[in-house]
Amino acid sequence: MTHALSLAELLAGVDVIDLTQPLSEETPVLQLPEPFANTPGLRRHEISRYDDRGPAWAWDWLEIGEHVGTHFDAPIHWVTGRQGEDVASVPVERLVGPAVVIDKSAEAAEDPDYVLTVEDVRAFEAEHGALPDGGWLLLRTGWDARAHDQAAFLNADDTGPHTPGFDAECARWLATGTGLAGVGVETVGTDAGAAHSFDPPFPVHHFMLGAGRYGLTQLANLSRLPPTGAVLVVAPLKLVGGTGSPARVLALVPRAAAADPG
Ligand code: 23J
Ligand code: MN
Repeated sequence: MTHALSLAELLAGVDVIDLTQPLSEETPVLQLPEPFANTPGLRRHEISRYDDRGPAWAWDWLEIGEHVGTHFDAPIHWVTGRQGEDVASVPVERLVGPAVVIDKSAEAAEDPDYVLTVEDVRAFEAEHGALPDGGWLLLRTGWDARAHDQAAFLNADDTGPHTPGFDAECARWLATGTGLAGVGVETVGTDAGAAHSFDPPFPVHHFMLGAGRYGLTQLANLSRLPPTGAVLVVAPLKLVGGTGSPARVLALVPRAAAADPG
């Protein structure tokens, strides 16, 4: 006799993988060139520490940019998406969906300016099937190994930052030719370090947010995900009017499908 597995029974065969980087005063933050304004990182201000300000309790208040650490980009973050959703308006169904992982860590190790192309995605699709409607394309580059070190993570020289991402044509096609909910990366932003000089500038932000899609940055542990088969759970703050938010990002992976650690 067969019976439908309950959700609880299904979850017994599922690994939960934390794709979130730790959030602290040391978390690397984006640095835009002059003349643009920059975001503050995390600062904590003490309210009380089991002391005369609050004898039985400790608590802090936070100072933090919306776009710090592992975080979510809402459509209104970019001028092309300004009529779109703020963080609080994103339907929760959009925040849970299938993930595919394209691994370009070898390429990014060779060339920190490596950018994913339409051809790369087509080659992935030929092997693993079409990009999932309502799903997430996660770009693995190995950049998570640098996330504890701001200088290594931003990888800037006198010509600007050098970090991997997507080329403009790929960004345009992902936004207009696929049903993806969003893209996620291990780097400080969804756009490549050199994307300030792409046409258009910051094409992932331009096209994806302009098409009502989302971004996820500074992801960890993508090496632990299979190319297909994981489900992403994205949990930004329900920040009213927010252009983005630090987020907890979890992946649910069927136990047999988990990739080797490392
Ligand atoms: C503002 C301007 C450029 C970029 C960004 C923000 C981000 O990466 C972000 O966190 O959204 S590239
Ligand atoms: Mn952002």
